[in-house]
Amino acid sequence: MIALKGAKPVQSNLEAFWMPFTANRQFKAKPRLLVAAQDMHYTTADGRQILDGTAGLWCANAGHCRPQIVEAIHKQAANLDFAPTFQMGHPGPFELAERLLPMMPGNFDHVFFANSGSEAVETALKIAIAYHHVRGEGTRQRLIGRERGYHGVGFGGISVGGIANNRKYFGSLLAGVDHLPHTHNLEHNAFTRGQPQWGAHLADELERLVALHDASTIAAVIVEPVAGSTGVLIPPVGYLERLREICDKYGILLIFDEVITGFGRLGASFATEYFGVMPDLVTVAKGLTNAAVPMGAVFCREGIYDAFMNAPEGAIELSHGYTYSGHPLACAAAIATLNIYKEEDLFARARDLSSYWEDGVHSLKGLPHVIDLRNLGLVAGIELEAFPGKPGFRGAECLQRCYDNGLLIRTTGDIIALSPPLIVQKEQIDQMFEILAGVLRTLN
Ligand code: PXG
Ligand code: PLP
Repeated sequence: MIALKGAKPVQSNLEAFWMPFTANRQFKAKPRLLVAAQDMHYTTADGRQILDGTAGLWCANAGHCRPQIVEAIHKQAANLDFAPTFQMGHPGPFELAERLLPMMPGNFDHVFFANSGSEAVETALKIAIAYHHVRGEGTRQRLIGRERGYHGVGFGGISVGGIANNRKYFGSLLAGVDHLPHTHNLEHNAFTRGQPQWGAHLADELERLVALHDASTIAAVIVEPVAGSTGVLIPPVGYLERLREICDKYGILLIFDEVITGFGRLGASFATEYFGVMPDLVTVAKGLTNAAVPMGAVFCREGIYDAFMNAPEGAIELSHGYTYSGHPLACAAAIATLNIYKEEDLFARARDLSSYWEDGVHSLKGLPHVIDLRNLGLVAGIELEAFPGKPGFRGAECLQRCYDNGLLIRTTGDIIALSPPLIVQKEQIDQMFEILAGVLRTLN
């Protein structure tokens, strides 16, 4: 039995659910159950309020259970619960795509819908390879990702991704993938506010990969503009620009994976706008629906869709799609979400708060175990020194103690990531860093 709203004991047996990306045995021995949410807070099964420092999993950008979104989903479910988008249509995804395009700077003209960031990534990688194919450059099949990159958990995503644990159990992965080096370097960049100055030259490694594989074999480069899951890696000044230049020079498509950076996280609509660098494909998910219904999407710049439209009359131009591409409930949630972002000017709000946020993040300097602090927009990475011989232990301890003290944080190994809903108040920012500072002082 799960409580609908407010605290209620959860009686179900916790065994049957194989939890994703979780230490199952540890969790089930000491569960942390959230049973309700509103705006900036979760309610736990034992009736405590938890300040949400992570917008769920970087996704509830407008805060939780917003009545406008709840109502839109409710109405849609009652009117048209589902309609196919294979050879049929319904108004939702057409309207949503039209709403989305003007939010993305540059010349994007089509949107493909999926149901998660992972599916958006698989879709973008497939579109990139097929794009070259339909243009008569079928030798361009190679994909370039980056060390420490996270692009979801599909076979394409883990192949271009650069996190060893997400790859090593799963066999030979996609063929024809190579990786750029990541840009994280504490020696040069520790405690930088905003973008680090050092590291743009690491983009030149793409020249080396082109020399090795030849441009005629490379379809696309995919990167997160700001790497999130791997522990908040901020791109060095000039780095993304340089990647764009090299991709242009060799006819390689550039894909920005904006599953985290999209929808205001950096204080702009997308990282594409924030950095002023225009990729060819952009993947989004999470904040698209404020996480209320799963949805992902791929933005395509002008010319990509058109390249497919030379297929014979009546032929399916792209043999790809999901049963739930453009699902009515997801579209309704997304449109209501976009309305809130606009009405409350939440992306500008994030931008205006970002220097206050930055000061909060860097107020942790000098506390025990803190070896780096980094920030951009409403994102923070707080890197702790690993407990000797026990990597990840300090991070896990920190998560538990913050939770015990009323704050939800996210950890990856010994790096803490914070990304609050964009509706966060200054007092709540203060509260987050107070709780965190208190926990850091007591940590082993
Ligand atoms: N690309 C990027 C850049 C992501 O951050 C995905 C793709 C996959 O999205 P889905 O919806 O399939 O999970 C992501 C997801 C974390 C964390 O703690 C991050 C993600 C997911 C879960 C946890 O950092 N990012
Ligand atoms: N597996 C089977 C047996 C299916 O029939 C389908 C879709 O029809 C899928 C997987 C793919 O499901 P989805 O379209 O929801 O990704």
